Amino acid sequence: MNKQTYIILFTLLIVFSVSSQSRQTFTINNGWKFYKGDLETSKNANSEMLPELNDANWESVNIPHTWNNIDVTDDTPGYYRGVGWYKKTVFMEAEQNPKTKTLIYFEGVNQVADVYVNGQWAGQHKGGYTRFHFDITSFLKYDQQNVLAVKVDNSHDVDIPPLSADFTFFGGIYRDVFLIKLNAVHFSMNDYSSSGIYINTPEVSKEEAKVEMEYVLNNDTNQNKTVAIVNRVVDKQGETVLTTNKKVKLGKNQKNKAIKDVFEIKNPKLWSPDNPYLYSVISQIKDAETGDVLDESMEPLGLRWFKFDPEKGFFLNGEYLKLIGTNRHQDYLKKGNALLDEMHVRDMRLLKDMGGNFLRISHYPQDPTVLEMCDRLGILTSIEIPIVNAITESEAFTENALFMAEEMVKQNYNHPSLIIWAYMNEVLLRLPFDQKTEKKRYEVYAKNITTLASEIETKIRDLDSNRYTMIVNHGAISRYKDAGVTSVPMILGWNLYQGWYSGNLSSFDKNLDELHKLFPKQSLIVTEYGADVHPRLHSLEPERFDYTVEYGNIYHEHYLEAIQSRPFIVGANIWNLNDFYSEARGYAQPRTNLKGITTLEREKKDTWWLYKTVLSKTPVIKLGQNQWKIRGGVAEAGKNFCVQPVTVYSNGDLVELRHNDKVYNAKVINNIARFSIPFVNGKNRIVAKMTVNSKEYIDVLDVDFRLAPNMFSEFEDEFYELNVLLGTKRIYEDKVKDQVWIPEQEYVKGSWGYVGGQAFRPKTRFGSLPSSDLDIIDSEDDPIYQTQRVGIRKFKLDVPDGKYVVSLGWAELESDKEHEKLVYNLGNDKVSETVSDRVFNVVLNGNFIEKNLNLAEAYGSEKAISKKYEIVVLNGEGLVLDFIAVRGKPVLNTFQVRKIQ
Ligand code: GCB
Ligand code: CA
Repeated sequence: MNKQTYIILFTLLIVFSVSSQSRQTFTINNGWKFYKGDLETSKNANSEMLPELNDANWESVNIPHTWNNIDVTDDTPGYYRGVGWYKKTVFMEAEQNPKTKTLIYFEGVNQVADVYVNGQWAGQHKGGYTRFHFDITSFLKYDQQNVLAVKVDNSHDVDIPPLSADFTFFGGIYRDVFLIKLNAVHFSMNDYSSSGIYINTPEVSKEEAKVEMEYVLNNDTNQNKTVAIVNRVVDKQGETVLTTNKKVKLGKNQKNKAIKDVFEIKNPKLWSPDNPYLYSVISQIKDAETGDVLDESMEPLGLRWFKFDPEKGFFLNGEYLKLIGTNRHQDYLKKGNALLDEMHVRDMRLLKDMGGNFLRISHYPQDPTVLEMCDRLGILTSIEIPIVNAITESEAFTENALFMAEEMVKQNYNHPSLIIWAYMNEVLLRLPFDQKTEKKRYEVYAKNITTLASEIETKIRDLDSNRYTMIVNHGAISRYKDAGVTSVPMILGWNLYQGWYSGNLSSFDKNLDELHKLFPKQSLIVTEYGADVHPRLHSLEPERFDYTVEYGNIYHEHYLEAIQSRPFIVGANIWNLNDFYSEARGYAQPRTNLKGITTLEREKKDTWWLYKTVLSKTPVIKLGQNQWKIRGGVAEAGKNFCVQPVTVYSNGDLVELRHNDKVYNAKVINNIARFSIPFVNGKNRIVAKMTVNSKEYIDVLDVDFRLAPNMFSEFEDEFYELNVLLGTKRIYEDKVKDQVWIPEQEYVKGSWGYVGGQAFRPKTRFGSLPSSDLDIIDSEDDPIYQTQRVGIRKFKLDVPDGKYVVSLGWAELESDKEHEKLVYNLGNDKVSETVSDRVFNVVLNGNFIEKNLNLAEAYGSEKAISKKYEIVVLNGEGLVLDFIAVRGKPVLNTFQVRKIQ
């Protein structure tokens, strides 16, 4: 044997000897069978029944898995909420050490899980967002195949939070599943499936850090045992900083014995977002006689101290730090909530890369990877249990909520990035009764909420006195104050949407100042703010609820400035890091909440770049609307270009912009340089440049501009096509069909446009909305059908002679179908209108192309209809569409024309 082989053998020996003594943890994610539906099984099932289940028709799946990733996105309302079964066989080798324990450990199953091993029931866990395990040792058969089966139920349960929410309760085993093998003496996992090790750093300064450790031990043998707890703190380089050694006596079968240890670290390296320095604590249980390692664990240790001041803000290690970041939902395109660890890692990097130093882990504890990454990257966090919108006034609900709170605290205890425990989100939003008619009932309910809040608050503070607590409310401030909810937690979180759901942007500023006056002794965090943005929708005249990139930008520019200029706003979390699925939502992209600053696929929206520019300490230059590659607009009168705004995000002073060899300069104001650029038909190259410390930074964007004729006779390029949206100011970029839809205009001679009618604007209690909120059936491009011109008389184009294909698009937007009202809309829902009886004729250049068209009757409402008509235009007659009412008012949603010859 040569030297190398020796080394390999030697290393293998070490690996084996360690793993045979200490714990083993490994996933069993692959090779599961899944059945959507229930089986005739009860907890007392015939013990052999499950292994023999005929699973021939079961689907093969891997974990992470959810059964709702697709049905939540389809056109049919609702998604499957019920039972699903998972099953897997595992061969268990006989253990050399007969006392070895085997646990099955789940990182998250939504929402009730019953676990069976070889047909025997091992236990049940309630709640979809916390970790749990069962000791399955006594159910296993060695040197044989064993059948693991999990019944999962995501049905609505009045006693399990969350009851309702603006996100999807995806069912399934959607996070990793592990088997854990332990020696009989080990760090207990029986304390709410925590690691059995708790680290406190109650006093930290630049000179010294006091570290308090608590270990929870189990002795599952019938003998008294003496063990040594050996503790080693290592720094980032792996150098040992300190060791402790403690002898402990464990009684036979003693469970959850708590041992304490205290030590100091001199001149500690501090943890902060700029330098997230982590020590590690390696703790071992050793047999006092043999010295064998019985169990082993490694926990992160970050040394920092922090303070919230209601007036001055947040201080970390004695220094002021404005907390700015996002919320996050665990959704991804077509995957629902079933994400691999790498995808959680990616999201945390996305937040860090943006310059964020703060994450609200909303509205529920997430995969362990999230907090691990926050520790490593330096992102401060709050975490919460999912009591959202409402509570149930039952003992069982209270019990479950308290249980979840304890799981959350114990399972996430050692993360230095975590500074806030939270537990209620907008609980006075969705009252389970009518507040106006049931005043007395409301008083009782409000009191019960405050009682529950106090119970959870007490529990959390008992478990951890070194962090802060928080309750998150919506904008109806007095409700929470009057109910007494606001006096329970240490910090108040506010979800504010002025300028989106209600009011105008400046009422946000007023709200902040008012909140500070009302709660001078509590620190305030803007826990949510945001506006829905569909990255393909644009407008040169943006307005509230139009879903355009441009309105989202205006909203965030305003909010960011208001937040930054108020020190008493200690922190803010954008709603949301990413778009996420919400089944009841229609609007621009059905079933999706579009308030993410990235999409479901993590495509970065403008707002992500805005924050990156503002928050970065290094030079950033980025062209705004950088995902908008196919643009369009009408030529200026007598010109062959169309002037449109271009924004550049920059943290420099000046930006130079080069467009097709012309150069423009603009000052950077509030991190934005604004330009007006004459786009020409076809290719437009835009290069933005800034100089910082005599170094140049550039960003380049290629835009394919589709110039639409103003006067057909003056149009220099050959006329090819025109795609027009009616009843709107919105522009829609269709990347699949490689085309752009531009807004309507009124007809003038020589040009093109509509005659007569008005834009369809659904009425709400506060005014009207720029588009319908219906999910359009049979279309992937809902926004183009969600607006229309009502009462249109003509659509005319003075096109040159030739052969054309004209396409007309409709969707009947007056619908009598029942739709769930979104509570988040705060009354912004459209006021229900009577459905009019609508029948009309359409005449193209004198010929009837539609007679007695009744969209609702022929196709059903809310449905996308598109129809093409060929026509030859001769003798300069142009194209003339006449809409003639038979009953009610004619409508048109989209108009397209393409020249064939
Ligand atoms: C809120 C909720 C959040 C919603 C958000 C919205 O206040 O806390 O769950 O998703 O508003 O987008 O309406
Ligand atoms: Ca995981």
